[in-house]
Amino acid sequence: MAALAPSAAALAPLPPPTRARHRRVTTRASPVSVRSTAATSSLVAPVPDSDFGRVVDGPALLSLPHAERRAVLREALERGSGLVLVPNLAGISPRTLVELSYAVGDVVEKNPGVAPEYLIPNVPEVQVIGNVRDERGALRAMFSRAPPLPTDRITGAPTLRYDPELRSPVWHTDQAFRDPPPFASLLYCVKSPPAGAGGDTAFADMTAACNALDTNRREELRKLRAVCSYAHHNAKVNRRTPTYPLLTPTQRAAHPPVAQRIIRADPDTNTESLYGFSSAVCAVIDEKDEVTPEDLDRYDLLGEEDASVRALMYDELLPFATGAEFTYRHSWTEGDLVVWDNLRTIHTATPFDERYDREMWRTTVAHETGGEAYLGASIG
Ligand SMILES: O=C(O)CCC(=O)C(=O)O
Ligand SMILES: [Fe+2]
Repeated sequence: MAALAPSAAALAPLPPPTRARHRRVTTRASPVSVRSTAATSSLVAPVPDSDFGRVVDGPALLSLPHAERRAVLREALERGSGLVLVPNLAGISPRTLVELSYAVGDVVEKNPGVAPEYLIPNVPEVQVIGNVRDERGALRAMFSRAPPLPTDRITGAPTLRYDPELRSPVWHTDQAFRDPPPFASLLYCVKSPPAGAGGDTAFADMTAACNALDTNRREELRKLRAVCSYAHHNAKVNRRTPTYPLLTPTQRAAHPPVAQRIIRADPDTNTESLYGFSSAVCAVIDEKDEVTPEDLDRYDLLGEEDASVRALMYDELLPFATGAEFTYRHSWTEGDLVVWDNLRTIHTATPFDERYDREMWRTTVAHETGGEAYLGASIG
């Protein structure tokens, strides 16, 4: 894995990600009054040679009052197409991570339904991800093993571009079965394997990918909807991992499927992003169509996926949208925080040498207009 770790210096330069420069875009307006000033803008630095992502120094951010933290983070998200890197925060407490999450948005989720052993005691907003164990040897983090990266057929090097045959890397947006889906997430590195031992997280810019599509194709995609179902998601994962919980009939009834636009428009800023790369998608349909109750039963109860999903999302769009010009790969250093907009970016974990500890703290910031809190065991 490439070492992209920021050093302890303020605004430590990050090595350039392998991607081409693309156009600047903007993101949704904040619901609260956020004024960027010359002082706040000066804290937002570009990722070298890229318009995807912005860097904000951690200690400088922490020194600001709440309103200014929000101005900085919102400006960085807007200018960075939904990706912000905040190095140099080693040693912060879970409560400080929650405070920083409130600087991103007004609603920080309390993770109902996540097993309590995967939450920080008394700080339910913070979910632990990784392979760390308690003194009795029980996992105290949500652990899921990422498959090996595919190999580029020409260079022979590992690649982040999605391979439909291997179904790897597991690029996704989080919780697409919610309406609206969560707005943003924060992922903070407490412990990571040493350089070269893996555990990177990669991000892809779905606004740039959408803008790069052929105009006619984009017009066609605007009419399509990805049907996202929570019950389908859990049923599909359960086929591979039988311990994974299925929804009860009551839970299923409380979470009907949501038809998400494949091209998601942000009315505040006039941007469009590709959306819907999620294992919750059970079918892709025309805007005028509906899924029949019989088909929905197959998707939700048996975990079957309509062939339209593979054809459009996995065979066509995802390999395109995860090309090097749209992606950034983050190699973690302890104290790094990454904030991403879940509606404008997708992300994937990568494998790591499990002899080393990996401990990440994660919070979820809900969309301002709501969206029901999630119940299940998944973060995906
Ligand atoms: O562990 C990682 O690198 C990413 C995990 C993830 O998908 C998430 O936190 O939503
Ligand atoms: Fe995720």
